[in-house]
Amino acid sequence: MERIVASRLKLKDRFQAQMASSPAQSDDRPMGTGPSNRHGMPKLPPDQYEVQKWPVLDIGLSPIVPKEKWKLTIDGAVTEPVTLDWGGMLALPQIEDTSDFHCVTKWSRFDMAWVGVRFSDIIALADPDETATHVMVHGYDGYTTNVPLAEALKDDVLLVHTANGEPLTREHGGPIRMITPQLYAWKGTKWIKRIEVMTEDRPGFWEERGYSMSAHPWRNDRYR
Ligand SMILES: Nc1nc2c(c(=O)[nH]1)N[C@H]1C(S)=C(S)[C@@H](COP(=O)(O)O)O[C@H]1N2
Ligand SMILES: [Mo]
Repeated sequence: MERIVASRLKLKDRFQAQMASSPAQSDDRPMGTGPSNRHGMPKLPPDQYEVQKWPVLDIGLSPIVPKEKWKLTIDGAVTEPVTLDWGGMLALPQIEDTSDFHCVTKWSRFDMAWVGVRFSDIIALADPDETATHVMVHGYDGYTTNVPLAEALKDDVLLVHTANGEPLTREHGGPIRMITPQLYAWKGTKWIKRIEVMTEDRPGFWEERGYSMSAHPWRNDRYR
């Protein structure tokens, strides 16, 4: 437990400056330093429109992963590769947070209520190497997406099992998916299977097909 706390502090320390100067904030001033969410203001990133219902968007394989069979492995540039199951996930601190969901196809849904575990708590279990910079997040459908640690370590990046008071449905990535409220939603892998810790950046599924490596909605940062 102490090792995990130490690992998390070390990581946050290393990425603090980058995290604070990130443009992935709801503040549209250069390199925004505003609050991470809108605080009730009806504010959309550039060229987005608001939807009331939650669309489903994925590469179409929608794998069936019963929660009894779900497992998540954290490996790559780490001291201690770990595999978590459903029980292991529920044993970690459970966080409730409300955040927005911005899809690069231009719809945004405000105020999604999530319950899950912080990415920063999960990654700390594996104790990433000093040289770690990015993660590749793999899904049970073979999907991948790359996320910089400076983004993934933010407090609102969660691995969620509950959305708006209901268990996360299979179509939205149940039993567990990742969410990245300050990045476009394709950076949040549904049916999450593996977090591969990397020492350099590498494109995932959509990034190989021309989408942005960084994906900041407040910078209209859609393509490479
Ligand atoms: N495993 C997996 N995760 C994925 C995808 C996918 O195809 N497979 N699509 C991404 C894209 S492009 C978006 S916009 C969001 C959509 O999430 P939703 O279907 O819950 O709205 O999931 C992201 N995560
Ligand atoms: Mo998307």
